[in-house]
Amino acid sequence: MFLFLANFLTPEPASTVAPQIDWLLYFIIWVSVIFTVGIFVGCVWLAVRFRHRPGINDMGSGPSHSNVLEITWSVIPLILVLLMAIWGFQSYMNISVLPPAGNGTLEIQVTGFKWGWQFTYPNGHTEPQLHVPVNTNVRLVLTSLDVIHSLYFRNFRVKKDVVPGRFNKFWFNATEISPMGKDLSRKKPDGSGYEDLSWSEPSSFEVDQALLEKNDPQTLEKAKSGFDIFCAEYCGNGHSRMLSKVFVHPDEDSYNRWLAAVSDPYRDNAAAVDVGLKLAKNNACFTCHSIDGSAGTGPTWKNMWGNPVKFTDGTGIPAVDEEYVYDSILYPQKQIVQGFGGAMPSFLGKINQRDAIAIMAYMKSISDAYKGPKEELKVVLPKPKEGQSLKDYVNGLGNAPSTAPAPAPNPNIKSEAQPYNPAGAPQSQGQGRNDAGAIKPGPGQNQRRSPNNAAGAGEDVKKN
Ligand code: HEC
Ligand SMILES: [Cu+2]
Repeated sequence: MFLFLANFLTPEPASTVAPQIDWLLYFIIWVSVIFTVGIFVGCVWLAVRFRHRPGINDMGSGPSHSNVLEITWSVIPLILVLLMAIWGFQSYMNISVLPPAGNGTLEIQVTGFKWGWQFTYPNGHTEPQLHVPVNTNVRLVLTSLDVIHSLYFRNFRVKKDVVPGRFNKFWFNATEISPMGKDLSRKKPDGSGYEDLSWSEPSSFEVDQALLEKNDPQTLEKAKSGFDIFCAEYCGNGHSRMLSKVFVHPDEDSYNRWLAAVSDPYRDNAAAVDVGLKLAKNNACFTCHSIDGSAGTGPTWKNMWGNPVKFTDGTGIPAVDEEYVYDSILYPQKQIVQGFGGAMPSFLGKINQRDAIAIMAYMKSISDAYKGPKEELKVVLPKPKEGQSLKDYVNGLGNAPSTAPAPAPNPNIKSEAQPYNPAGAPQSQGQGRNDAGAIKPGPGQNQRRSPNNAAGAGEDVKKN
């Protein structure tokens, strides 16, 4: 009964600080209710009891002072107000003092903008929704791209301003698993591992829209399954659209599996060139390599593919090709480009054949010297086999059933929106692969290459 009013007012408490905040709120509400009712009833009673009656003009003078009364009505409110102040200050400190970083604490960057949220996870992946494991300290670092917003978790009872040019911090520790979190840990019916976690989540706003249009019950279920995130600082006419969800996973394992699934660059049959760009970003290649032609710590990637390179030892190669780039990534010290130091770290064990081919697709896309088919850059790259060499991997791409000339349309091109077929191979019209794994120009392609480039990317590999 005591809780009735407060439970009615607030959603399910789901963090370590939530019960504290709730009890304080209930306390203040009930003190207010009791005093309001008491004072109101007292007023009415006094007004009736001492109303003006005919014939009674002089009520006489009552007591002019009572120490007991004065002290009572000073001390009782003082105690109540002190309780609220101390209790409130404790809760405030609890929310404001962050748990130390590291030590099992998850740190997530939050960017507010007109009109939405972006959550950046420790591995650099970004999502418009927040995912966290249950019973884990989560530190949030908040900033805004435009105006002041406020990140508000109703169920966690925490809220913090998101201010442009500042990095506000706060934290929470979720104690309740959100409904979708329960769903995420669901084992497959045959017991072989877990359900696929790679679903892509629509934002709450999108879900609202979908509902308005189609009233799709499944989408509704999904939208209801996380805890709400609101913007609590009026920020413009799209303010009410700044809705998102926080999904609390049942354990760290489930959270990690989700993160791995969504941050897989090959997700959703992504085209090689897009995967390559993502991988290059994730592996910090761009801290040393520019794509605008300017030299950084390393040579620019602009127009690198297919053009000659000279090394510090006086040797060189006529054109940058697959073998050379793969070697440069795994063994950067083998050949040092003239004018540069040997500052590049080896990515041996971090970047596999598939990743390298994807990065190369990106390099090709920003080089005028690449005259190959544009389709080649958009293929969906299959997973490499255990211990496969680059040569075998590239050969595998060419040996697929579709080596027959000019099959159209290409089943692996993303824009065709066809399901990924691991057995099938990416395939470019009129193009075969030679034994060394280099791309060999197919019939009708020589004319499209300048003599300069034909010596490189198009011809047999001269090393290995
Ligand atoms: C710490 C800086 C640094 C990072 C990070 C770095 N590189 Fe390099 N890279 C260099 C330097 C310096 C050279 C030139 C010296 C050499 O050949 O090793 C180079 C050379 C290269 C070359 C040969 C370029 C040419 O013009 O011949 C390729 C290809 C390359 N890097 C790819 C990559 C890729 C892919 C990544 C990310 C996975 C990467 N690099 C990350 C510094 C870096
Ligand atoms: Cu806002």
